[in-house]
Amino acid sequence: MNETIFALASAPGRAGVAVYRISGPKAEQTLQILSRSPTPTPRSAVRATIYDTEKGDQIDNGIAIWFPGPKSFTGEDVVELHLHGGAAICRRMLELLSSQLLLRLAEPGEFTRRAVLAGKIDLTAAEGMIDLIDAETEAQRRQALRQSQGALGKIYDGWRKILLSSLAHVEAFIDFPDEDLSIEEERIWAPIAKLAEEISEHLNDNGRGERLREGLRISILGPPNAGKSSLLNWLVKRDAAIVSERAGTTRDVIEVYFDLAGYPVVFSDTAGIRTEASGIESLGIAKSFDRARTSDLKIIMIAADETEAFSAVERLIDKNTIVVINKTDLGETNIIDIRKNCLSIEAVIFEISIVEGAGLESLLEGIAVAVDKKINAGNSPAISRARHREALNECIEALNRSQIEVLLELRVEDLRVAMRALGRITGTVDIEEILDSVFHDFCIGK
Ligand SMILES: Nc1nc2c(ncn2[C@@H]2O[C@H](COP(=O)(O)OP(=O)(O)OP(=O)(O)O)[C@@H](O)[C@H]2O)c(=O)[nH]1
Ligand SMILES: [Mg+2]
Repeated sequence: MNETIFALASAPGRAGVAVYRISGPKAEQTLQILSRSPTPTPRSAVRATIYDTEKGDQIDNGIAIWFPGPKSFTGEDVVELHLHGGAAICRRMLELLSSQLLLRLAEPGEFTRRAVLAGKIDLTAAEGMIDLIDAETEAQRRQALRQSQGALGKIYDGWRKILLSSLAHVEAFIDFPDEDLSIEEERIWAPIAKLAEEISEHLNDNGRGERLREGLRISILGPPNAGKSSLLNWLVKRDAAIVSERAGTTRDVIEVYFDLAGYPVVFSDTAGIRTEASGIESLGIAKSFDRARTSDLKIIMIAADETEAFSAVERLIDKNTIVVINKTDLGETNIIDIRKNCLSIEAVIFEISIVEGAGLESLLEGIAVAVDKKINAGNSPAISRARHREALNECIEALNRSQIEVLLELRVEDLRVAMRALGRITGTVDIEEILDSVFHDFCIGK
């Protein structure tokens, strides 16, 4: 039998309300002892006075909810106590639950782990719950909520069922060989080919789900003195980087995490790129190039009065680039040439003056549109973790092998490998082995 576990489920510290969770076979009895009352109606909030089981006086009064298993989060008997959120109450409650009532403090994520083991939710839904707690922007919250409600799990499980059905047909085919090979093709291999196509499409999503969890990387690049740091400060609405009229002010990459219209982004301000640099400056420039390579989106900026510096950064422009010409207040020089070059590479171009505040709002909108295009979750759930991507890659490799192999036994083995890979994502197989790594990220009480 499982041990009964308890934890403070709300954040520790001074608060209006603190929530304690108890799960396991001793949950009901614990509630009876603490409240000196019979078990309340299931799933209803009832007023409860909580007594000190050692000293006999009251600790606090609040609300108790009784969730008899299996209709509970963990599938076991669960009690939730909503008491006042004070340090003294919390200390005494935790002391009593462990030393007097002999329950065990839950490990991080243990409640959710029990929910998975009881088959209440699958692993992808559990991961969705971690993400929901960690979500900092609207788009992250939406993706996490969908995943916690099983949107991804449903897809992977549906695919597993297709594999399972093909495997069942193979067994039948081996036991009762049929002369008609077209039946084998239709029942076994045609669905597999279609499945392989569907999985490749799902994999081919430019990592938008992962980007949404981790933040889209946007770097601000350009020649020295173009106004890159000024733009960063304007975008994030604070003085994150030093701005000065001296060329070569920024030497290192400055990263700022930001919520851009509901999307998480990480802006990187970089050292100005020019060809004749040495020493520390050239080390900084090497980092700028590095950032240009690893960014999801690049903002390449030049100053209207120094357009000749454009040649140093021109080759960084591609379709993931927004070109910004700053300092239009100083008058144009040969902007037209730059415009022509950018058009040929499909890069979007904006003209702004940071000191005059001109063109900034439309630039911001342009960045938001580009970000939206890259990670808009749309309606189809996206792969949100490297763990899923690895398993899906393994699955697709096995499926592809199964289609070219000649020996039926080998083809069938490939299907089994593919099915196990899918099962690992939702936790249908090898579960204990991967549970630890998943629940590692959880907080205690969840
Ligand atoms: N006239 C004018 N000056 C600007 C504008 N934007 C920025 N500046 C000035 O240009 C100078 C350089 O700005 P920074 O933001 O430090 O430029 P940077 O690209 O980060 O420069 P490095 O870090 O040296 O590569 C500062 O003196 C800014 O005040 C603008 O729109 N018009
Ligand atoms: Mg700078």
